[in-house]
Amino acid sequence: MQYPIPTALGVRLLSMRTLHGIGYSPWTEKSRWALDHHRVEYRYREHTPLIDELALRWRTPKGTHPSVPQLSEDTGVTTGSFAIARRAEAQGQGSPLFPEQALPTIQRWEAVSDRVLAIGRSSVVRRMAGNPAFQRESLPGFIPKALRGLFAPSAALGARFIARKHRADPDPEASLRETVVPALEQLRAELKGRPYLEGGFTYADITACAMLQLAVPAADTWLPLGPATRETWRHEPLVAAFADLVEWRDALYAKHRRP
Ligand SMILES: N[C@@H](CCC(=O)N[C@@H](CS)C(=O)NCC(=O)O)C(=O)O
Repeated sequence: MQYPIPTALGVRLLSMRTLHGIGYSPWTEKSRWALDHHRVEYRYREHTPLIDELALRWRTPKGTHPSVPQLSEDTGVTTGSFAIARRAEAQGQGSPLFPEQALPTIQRWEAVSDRVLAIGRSSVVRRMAGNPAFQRESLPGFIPKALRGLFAPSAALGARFIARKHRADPDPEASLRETVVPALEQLRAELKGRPYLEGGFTYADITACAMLQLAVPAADTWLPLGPATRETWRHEPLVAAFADLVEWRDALYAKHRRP
């Protein structure tokens, strides 16, 4: 749908492009980074698991697994952070995030990042179960402050729903040791202290640095999170083991992420 809005130069069409996502999800953050990098205009809508499942299914094209981030446009719906980032590149401005010569590196790190983030989701969903403060912060914005304590268990239900829907890892701590630690060691080895995985900033850096959220989320300037949500994501042993990579991620944000 396009709505005409008056501007100083006459009338321009306001695109109703909408990104549905979860504020604390690193997949959502990857898609927002690509859209913002390319200066693609969109409005953001927070997705609440379970409560918004019907609407999500209704929007999702047949044959696609319903998940967020999801970008709805006049021309259709794009599901998944990678597809959204490519769509941003096709429509937006600015330096390319997917230069031809970087595609093999981008695809390789996208696959690693997706595996690692799924372990992060399992780990956080599990920790959310015993954390009423995180549950309160995850409730939809329209629930008044005074009632959030009462509704907190519904967020826990949402977390259990996510665990079932995305087949949560039964032992995320073991997977952190077996999969996440080697992935981050590989990242360190490939970066060799350089600022980028390729010659310049590409989507390989965005998708690889999303994995650092399992150690500690990016600062509030870029990723505003409630204090309990931020604390739940923080994983002290990973922070201690990969402080250099956290520093690399923070430098990337400072240079390339529009607040
Ligand atoms: N490979 C997908 C993974 C997305 C994903 O797993 N999204 C989860 C994040 S927790 C989700 O949609 N959860 C909400 C739901 O299923 O209702 C991507 O890159 O976007």
